[in-house]
Amino acid sequence: MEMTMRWFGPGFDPVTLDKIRQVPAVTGVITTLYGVPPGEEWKKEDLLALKKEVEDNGLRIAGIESVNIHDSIKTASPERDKYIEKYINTLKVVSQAGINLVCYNFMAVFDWTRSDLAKPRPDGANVMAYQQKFIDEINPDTMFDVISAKSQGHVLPGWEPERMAKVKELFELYKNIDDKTLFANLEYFLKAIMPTCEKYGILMAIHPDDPAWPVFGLPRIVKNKEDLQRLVKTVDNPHNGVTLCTGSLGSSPSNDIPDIIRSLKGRIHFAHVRNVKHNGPGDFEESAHLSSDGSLDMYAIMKSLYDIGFDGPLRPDHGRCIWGETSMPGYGLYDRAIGLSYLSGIWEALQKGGK
Ligand code: CS2
Ligand code: MN
Repeated sequence: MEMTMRWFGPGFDPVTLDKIRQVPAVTGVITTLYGVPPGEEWKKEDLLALKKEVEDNGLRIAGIESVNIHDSIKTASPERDKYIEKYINTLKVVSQAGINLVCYNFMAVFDWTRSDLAKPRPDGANVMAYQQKFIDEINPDTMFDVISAKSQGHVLPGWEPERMAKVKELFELYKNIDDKTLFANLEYFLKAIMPTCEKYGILMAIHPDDPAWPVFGLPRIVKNKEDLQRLVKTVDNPHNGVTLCTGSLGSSPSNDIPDIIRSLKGRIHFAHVRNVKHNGPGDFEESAHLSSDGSLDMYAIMKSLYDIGFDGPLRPDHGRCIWGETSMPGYGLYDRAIGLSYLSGIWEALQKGGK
């Protein structure tokens, strides 16, 4: 396992590489060409410049999160093969930069969804939170305004203003897409890119849907063990793998994360580890990584990753906003560094077997 942190790149992330480097155990960052819209081919020189910046700071790029998927691929529009071709060209650029891990998601319209980006907790920290009853009351067309008003001026991944300006058109695009069709489109995409992934040694790692149930009546296909099993079996190639995000899957109390991890042995290429606190049906908030601060058993999660021999990059996922830090919601330095050290401690204990 390699300890990493997400870094959004120059001009986007207020957390700098020299600070990330000082977090004990971290050797790599997970990053992306954040300004490039989905569907646009990546330029080799841009990725090499990013790589150089990371390496000049004593770190390496351990994986890309994300190379986002164009809506024509998700909706099987007449242009999808053209966009798959572009995706394949981007994968080649990624491999030419010496990177072999690509995280992506196959969510319709919205990437992760929250009803609150800064819910105060009793100790003065604030966290991202979700309440279904709030989401049920808002018009999805205004969801972007709701989220951006709370983003402290940051561009949030998956919530880029250019994309959200077209939110009505996006809903129109997905109008006739149900779970079955969305899954068929994912299968088509994966089968088309697998030869390239094999040739260049690229591991694809799908990120689960967040939250782990349908929102705004949109199709949802990566929510639980059954969905994940169907995905790895339908395209039964080790290059078709998973980003095991404990917070996304863990938003639903019915997901048994250690069991899901064990069922995906050999297919988890990347891990996002964080805790969530369940407040009631359809109601959760993010918490500190520590087991006792939320509803997930972080020891059991790390132990199952350890037991299946997980050896890919792992990063602490969203943290709380603490100590007055101003950052992208969920991506402050302080609480992620605390969480990462805790996860490193669990891992060391597992490696030493309690001796
Ligand atoms: C999420 C997603 O894990 C996360 O932080 O906020 O934005 C995730 O990066 C994407 O869904 C992966 O494609
Ligand atoms: Mn995640």
